[in-house]
Amino acid sequence: MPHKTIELLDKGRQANIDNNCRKAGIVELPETGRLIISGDLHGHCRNFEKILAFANLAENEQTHVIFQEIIHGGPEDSHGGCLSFKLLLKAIQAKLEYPNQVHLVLGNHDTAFINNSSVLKNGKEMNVAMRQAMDECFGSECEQIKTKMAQFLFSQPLAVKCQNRIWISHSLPSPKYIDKFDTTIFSRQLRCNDIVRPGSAYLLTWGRRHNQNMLDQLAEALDVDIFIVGHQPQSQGWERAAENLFIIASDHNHGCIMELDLAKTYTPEQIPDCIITLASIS
Ligand SMILES: [Mn+2]
Repeated sequence: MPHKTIELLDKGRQANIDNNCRKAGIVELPETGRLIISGDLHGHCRNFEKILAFANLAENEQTHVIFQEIIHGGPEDSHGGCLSFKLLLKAIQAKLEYPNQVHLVLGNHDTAFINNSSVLKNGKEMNVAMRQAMDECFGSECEQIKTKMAQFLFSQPLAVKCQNRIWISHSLPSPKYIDKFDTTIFSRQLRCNDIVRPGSAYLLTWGRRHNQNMLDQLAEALDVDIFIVGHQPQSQGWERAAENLFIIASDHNHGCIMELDLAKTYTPEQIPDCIITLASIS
């Protein structure tokens, strides 16, 4: 199993780089097709399976699916270790099966894993919890697998941009750091210090409490109209957090996804009609 896991992570990293929609730091989707956007998963295997079933990628070649914040949460081993790395491996398998249709974007829990830094979820420190479960599972190969996993996570795109002026990323910078945010991270290779505070990929994935002024400024800089993000918990599965900002969550029983037509232009008022509850998918 360790050998296969190493191979999977290596192939996954290469698939991130070779994605035919990849343009430097982001994925630029074609002007037609169907897009399914999921929010944070945090180890929620059942919802992951539902999203893939709904997407039905085998029969829909023009369908794209975005996954984010896959690790940290969900099932635990008998010592309380976090088993969400197994869901990440499943998502990479889906990516390898449909390399140009499945897009995993960088989340802040990914940056915490890469940096081996602490990150709390519901009062529990998740970085150590998942590393312990990986030690248990992979034995003497665990350090190599952690390194390969970090390399995979680092190779993920930062965002997905659609021709219909919709932008998807795990989060957006907090207003108080917007002046320090360097939008050139999207048009060049990611560097190690980008994901460390106060690097711009760190600011992008960890930001909260966005305001309209900052969103309007960023929309102009990125040449988009509508932002769709995860990161901030949503007990009802989604929220319109500002005029042009929607937050979705896919990590619990009230979780949601969004289904968009890439050929169609949307006003923010039309976006709520694109919400699909995961409970409605069998
Ligand atoms: Mn997050």
